[in-house]
Amino acid sequence: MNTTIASLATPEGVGGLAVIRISGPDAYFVAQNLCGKEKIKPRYALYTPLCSPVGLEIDSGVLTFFQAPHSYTGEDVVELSCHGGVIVSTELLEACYSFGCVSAQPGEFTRRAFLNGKMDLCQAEAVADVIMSESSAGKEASYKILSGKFSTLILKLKQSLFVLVSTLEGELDFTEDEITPTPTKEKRALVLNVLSQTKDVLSTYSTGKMLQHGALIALVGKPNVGKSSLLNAILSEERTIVSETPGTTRDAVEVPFLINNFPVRLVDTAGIRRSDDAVEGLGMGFTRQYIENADLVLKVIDLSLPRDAVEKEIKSFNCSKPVIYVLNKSDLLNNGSKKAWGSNGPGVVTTSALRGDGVDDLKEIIYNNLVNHSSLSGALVLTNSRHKLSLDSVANSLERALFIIDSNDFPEILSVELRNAVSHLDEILGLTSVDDILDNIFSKFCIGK
Ligand SMILES: Nc1nc2c(ncn2[C@@H]2O[C@H](COP(=O)(O)OP(=O)(O)OP(=O)(O)O)[C@@H](O)[C@H]2O)c(=O)[nH]1
Ligand SMILES: [Mg+2]
Repeated sequence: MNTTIASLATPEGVGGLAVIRISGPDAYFVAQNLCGKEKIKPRYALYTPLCSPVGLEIDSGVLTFFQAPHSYTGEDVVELSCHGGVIVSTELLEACYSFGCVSAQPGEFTRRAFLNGKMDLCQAEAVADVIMSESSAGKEASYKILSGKFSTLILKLKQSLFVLVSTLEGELDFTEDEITPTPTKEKRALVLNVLSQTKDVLSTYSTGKMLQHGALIALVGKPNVGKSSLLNAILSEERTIVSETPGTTRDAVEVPFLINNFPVRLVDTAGIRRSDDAVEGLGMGFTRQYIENADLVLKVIDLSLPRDAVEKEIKSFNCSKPVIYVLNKSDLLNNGSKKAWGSNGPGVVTTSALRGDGVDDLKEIIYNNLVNHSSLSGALVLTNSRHKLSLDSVANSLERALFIIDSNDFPEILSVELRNAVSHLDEILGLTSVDDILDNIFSKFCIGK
């Protein structure tokens, strides 16, 4: 990291302010040249003219110098807060390049922060996740990782295993006459404890994945039951075409939305029926695919049908995914029939997409169905697939370690399994990462971060 990098840290375009960030061994020199001052006090907001190499005043702005290692990257860092818009920041960046900076790659500031030990790899990944989050719930989950709570847990698990491995490996050099080996019960309890904490975190991944990408909710059912109307009612906007002609929706329409701040992707699908129409057939193929990928299926049924027909449709719907049965068109029932459908039990809700009745209840039921409340009540939520893969490997190694402990055999192999688990925990923190893994992670960042 001999180079000094510079880039715009704020989005390009028109705005009140723009921030340029400079990091590397020549950052201080570049700052001296930009502001024409010999000495710049660290962590001091210096309001100053900012000039080009030929002494032309480009702008006046605030220059802040963060002396290594007390900076985001751990190197000398300078931040220039200047007027927004494309021209000022472009001219200032060109001045930085003339004074020896090179343009930063995506994520290069955070990569340097990681390489200089300012944060571990899972915290660095969480920086991008916080920036990219599309819901406060998603941001909260990523922020917990960024603030180090996840790293602390991983370090704690690693520490427990490490103590056991060291003890067991020490015992390998002695006979049972020379020392008292760690009792099986003790080994078992320790490994079981780490395994159960690992599994607890892993169990939050289904919620975490939905927080990152939005839970996929497919509205499915026969033609004309009111799927598109229901989507519009949930969104409170006319997003998809509604008509009395069965087979109106041909293509799946996917719409991102927040329910109680939880990100979802609602998909209106083509109604399933027997049809010779080739295009409608293709649409139904998409519907089946969406059901396969869905986190939750809303099976919409026309409640104005005879009661036994409605009940038969509920019973005959075969789906491996969690399902909410939405009995729509409740406005067409008389009060007596409405009462009869009054308490439908969990997973069944009556609505009138036309009038909006029951739509808020439906949203609440969707939310409760998707969200594992313990995952969102202050606990850590696993959101990153790389961390999930490593924790899966930790759990597998620990399962094998338990088996070895129970069979009371092969102490050397036990130590290998425990060391494997430790190295998978290290992967999460980035202690054993190779360059191509880092390239992959940081290439997804924006420039300037
Ligand atoms: N009375 C009543 N009519 C409704 C309700 N919901 C939808 N409709 C009507 O039912 C017809 C079909 O509605 P859509 O929302 O297009 O139904 P769909 O399930 O998307 O139909 P396809 O796209 O053809 O599969 C339209 O005439 C809607 O106005 C409701 O709650 N009550
Ligand atoms: Mg439709």
